[in-house]
Amino acid sequence: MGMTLTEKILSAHLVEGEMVKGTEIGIKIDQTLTQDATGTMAYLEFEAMGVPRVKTERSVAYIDHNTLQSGFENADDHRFIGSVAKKHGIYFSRPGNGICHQVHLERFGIPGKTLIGSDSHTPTGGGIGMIAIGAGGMDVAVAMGGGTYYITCPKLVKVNLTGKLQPWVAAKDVILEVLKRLSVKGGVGKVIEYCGEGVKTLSVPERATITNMGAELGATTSIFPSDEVTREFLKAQGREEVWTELKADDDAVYDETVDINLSELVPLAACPHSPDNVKSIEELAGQKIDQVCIGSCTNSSLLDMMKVAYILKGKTVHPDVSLAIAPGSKQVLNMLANNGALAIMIDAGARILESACGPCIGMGQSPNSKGISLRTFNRNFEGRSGTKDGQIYLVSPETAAISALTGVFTDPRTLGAAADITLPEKFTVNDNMIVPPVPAEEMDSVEVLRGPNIKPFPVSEPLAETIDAKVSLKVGDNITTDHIMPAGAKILPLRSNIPKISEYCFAVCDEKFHDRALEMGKSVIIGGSNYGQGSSREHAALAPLYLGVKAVITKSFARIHMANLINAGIVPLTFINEADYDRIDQTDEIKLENIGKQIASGNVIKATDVTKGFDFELNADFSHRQKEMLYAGGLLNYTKQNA
Ligand code: MIC
Ligand code: SF4
Repeated sequence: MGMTLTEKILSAHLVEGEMVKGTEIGIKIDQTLTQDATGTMAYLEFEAMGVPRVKTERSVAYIDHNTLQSGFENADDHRFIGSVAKKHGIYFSRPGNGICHQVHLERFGIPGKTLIGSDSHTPTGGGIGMIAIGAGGMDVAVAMGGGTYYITCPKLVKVNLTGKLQPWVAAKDVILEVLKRLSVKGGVGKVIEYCGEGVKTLSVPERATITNMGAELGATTSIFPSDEVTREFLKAQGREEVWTELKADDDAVYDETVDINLSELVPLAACPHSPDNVKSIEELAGQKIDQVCIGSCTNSSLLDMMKVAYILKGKTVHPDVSLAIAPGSKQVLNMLANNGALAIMIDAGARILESACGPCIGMGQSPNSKGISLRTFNRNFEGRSGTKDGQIYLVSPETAAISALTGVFTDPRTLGAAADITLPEKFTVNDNMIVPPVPAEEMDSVEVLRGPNIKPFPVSEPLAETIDAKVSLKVGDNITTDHIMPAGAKILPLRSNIPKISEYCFAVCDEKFHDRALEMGKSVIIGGSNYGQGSSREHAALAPLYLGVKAVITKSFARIHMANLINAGIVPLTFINEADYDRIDQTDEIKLENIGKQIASGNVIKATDVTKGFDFELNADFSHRQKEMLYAGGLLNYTKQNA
């Protein structure tokens, strides 16, 4: 039987387990990346492990999230990461060099390699045929130290692409179509492989837009084959030698198939407040808008920016619209500056932002109250923009640019014939903002610079015999990590200060949660389905840990967040009978007797709602390794115990 591309790469990296779907497998990681908002914790954890130099083929630390320096905190964190990187063998991409996923694709990604990154959009690397997975900072720290990375051996979805995109229909519309069909939960436990005749019509940046936003499907990752198009891209980056051809066998077997005829797609938008709430631009056409933001790791490539410049050329942004553009990397910005496209954007009235995440993570450019903002980004969760009642729509750069001119939702197909924009034969390569580490023999000469913002991470305790605690919070379905641990310009600088950042934990849902949880001392959270979707931020587990949360009981979990909870030593459990969710109220007392023994002896454990006086059953389907981690009180304790 033939193999899928995912199976080929995973089995070539398999170090533990067997390729049996649904079981835990351990894989060797070739490359890691971190960004600054998750990186400080990841490097503190790496230091705590006591491994002197990274053992990966390539590890890169990027600064791209917390670039608004309105106090000493972010600048201190950048210095910390820069110095840790230099010492321990990690390349350091300085602030201004660009968004981690864009830069990694340009400068470091290699087809067929494995990459984990402490950012959920790491699957961008799937655009050049990598198995690239988003993970919590602790998992990245372990991988840097040469440790195995564990995932559930995924189911495989084949997205069979046929046809060719019509003029002004974009890669963004492809992934929005997939989201519309599969939903934000549709990819959980799965890898999405793109195959078929249509693949070769898509450039690498277009493929990367699609794999990037596979994160919004909840998928483990997404991947395209590595073909001639990939080779041309890598050649234009001066890296042709890392190219290899990679594809699925013709007789590979998939668990699901989704057929998409590219020729039939139309411009789409994900409407507030979920990436799968998709409508066609035709349906929205004519509605007034307030803001347009172009950029983010989904849509900030040179190709995207050139299309935007083409649309803006000689025009002026609508008087009622604020247009902000953030090219994804220094390479992109530099090339736009040299070929005149930047001048076109400035001339049209665009507000040019630095090459960083910026508005995508609420670092500035929050829209006006109730403002309608069209963004080329990947997430439109409530409040994420920094404006509580902001109405965020996710669209292609083409739709964004034309709408910025007209002031209303506008179908880019009204532009008529396609623009003749292709990728250059050679990108401008200048890696002068990437600082290499010192050689191993010089590492002692590097001092790690720690600012006062950096506080140790919370200590977790070995699993208690019995968890007897009140429900400090009950929430509904699709709770995102932006609900659990919000980001934004005010809160992000506290990413290396868990006690302080915990004050904002769940503030979007319930401002009193922090105080209530502290008052209860220890507590349990009750959630609906797809709990913890979105970011890889382990702060969404570390803040609850600090606030005394011992267990989270839900209808289902998102992959990275569940791993982060176990890494933090918080027990994630799911209802066997979902109706039990309705019977439990906030402040009920929940008892999980002999929890360690129960977890050890089977996959189903008994719980009691002491307040209401009924028993209910919970699913505790953990691998042996996960159980050991939970007994030890998290990954760090477990690693120390096994050292
Ligand atoms: C995001 O898009 O939500 C982030 C900010 O990039 C996060 C990481 C973080 O919270 O630091 C992610 O996607 O993992
Ligand atoms: Fe940055 Fe936004 Fe991409 Fe997250 S989704 S890495 S915040 S650009």
